[in-house]
Amino acid sequence: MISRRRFLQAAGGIALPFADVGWRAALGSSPELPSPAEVSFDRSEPGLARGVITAAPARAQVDGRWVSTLAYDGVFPGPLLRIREGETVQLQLRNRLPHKTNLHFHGLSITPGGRGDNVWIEVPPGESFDYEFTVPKGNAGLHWYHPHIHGDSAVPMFRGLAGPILVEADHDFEHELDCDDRICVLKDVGIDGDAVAEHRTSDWYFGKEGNLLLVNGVRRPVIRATRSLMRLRLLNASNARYWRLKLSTEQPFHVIAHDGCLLDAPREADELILVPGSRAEILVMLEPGAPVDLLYLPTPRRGLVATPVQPILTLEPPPSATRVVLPSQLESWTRFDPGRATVERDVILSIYNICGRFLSFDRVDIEARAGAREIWNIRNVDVMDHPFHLHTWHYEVLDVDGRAPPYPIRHDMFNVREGETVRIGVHFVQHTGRTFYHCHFAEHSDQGMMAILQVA
Ligand SMILES: [Cu+2]
Repeated sequence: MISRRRFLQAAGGIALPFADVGWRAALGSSPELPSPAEVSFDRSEPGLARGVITAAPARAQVDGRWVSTLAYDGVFPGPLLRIREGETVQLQLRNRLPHKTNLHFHGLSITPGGRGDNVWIEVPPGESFDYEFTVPKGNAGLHWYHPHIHGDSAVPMFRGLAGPILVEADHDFEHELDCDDRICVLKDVGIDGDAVAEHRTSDWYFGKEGNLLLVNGVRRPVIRATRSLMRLRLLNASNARYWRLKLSTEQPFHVIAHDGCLLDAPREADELILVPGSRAEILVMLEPGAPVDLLYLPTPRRGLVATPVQPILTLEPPPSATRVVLPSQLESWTRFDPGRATVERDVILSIYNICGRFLSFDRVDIEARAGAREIWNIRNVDVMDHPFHLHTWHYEVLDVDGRAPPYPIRHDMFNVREGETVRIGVHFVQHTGRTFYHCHFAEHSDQGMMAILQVA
């Protein structure tokens, strides 16, 4: 087995900025991973969850410092919305910001109209809006929320308006899993004086990154495990940072879900890249006496100075081993059948535009028939990667430049590398209405790299 330092150099090609001994010794003072704050829901009526969330300027704790920023309920990142499948949610958004805002429920397959995931809603300063939607079966998983005001989302999101959503359900495999279960919101931030750093001109091109890599708002926390199996539910709530993750011990882990969708079975992996807006769930096995770090590795992106390899989270094993049973099956879901697709389209990504056009609210870019199966060729003709997001419907990734993914995979976020074509299959089931597809660099979507889909 090679040493950790040699491994890191091989993996990232970058020397560690600290000595192994130094960061291991410093662990004693590392903070425990805080669990996210939660919106408290009133569930006195069966099937109904009623809650309130407030967006406002705040002095919030970021990496242990009090920082002037924007926050939901005064916390960075925003509080968890814990919802049950099948439930109707009534969520009042109170806008105490000096500008209009709204909520996008990223990853939830709920109605894109009415009081649901309707990004046409705008809540003026000082006013409130009552969201109300039912979360159909099939939505269980980790999702998130953030503002979706065209032209004014990137700055509020970078400052802290972003939080996790966990939709809970009883899956058979969860009864077999004897594990710790933690939500980790990965969000980078820059701090300038006592405030969150402002956007510079170049950030609008490359996407805004911050030099502090935080998990649930703190740097390099520790989880003191009570079981040998750890389930990490990871959300990349960054504006533009790609989080490429690996374990320090070189051991593989098991991926069980992407973007809130379970895989058919746990799939072994050495490495995972979470693009902005994406989620993944992994299972990590811990051996007594052998702490494991979750390492951040840089993803080379044009024009950006690579952030060095660094541990972002330490998993301290339990004092004695507990039973580990990996489920053999997770969820059997219906694969997209390209033979039944009735429409095939090209969606061309270039800088700040899709198919050569900036977003216009006066135009529908794609009209699809309710119930139709469509194949979209997402072609990136630009000189940088763009993470592609479709609201409301998850899609299956069929191939990337003709290469099938390593296992059947559903997403609502997928990285389209420069020059690449990603072929996806979408089945427009369950919902109708108007919504968006766009690049999820918040800086790019703000500048018009969004388009409108209407399903009727
Ligand atoms: Cu983009």
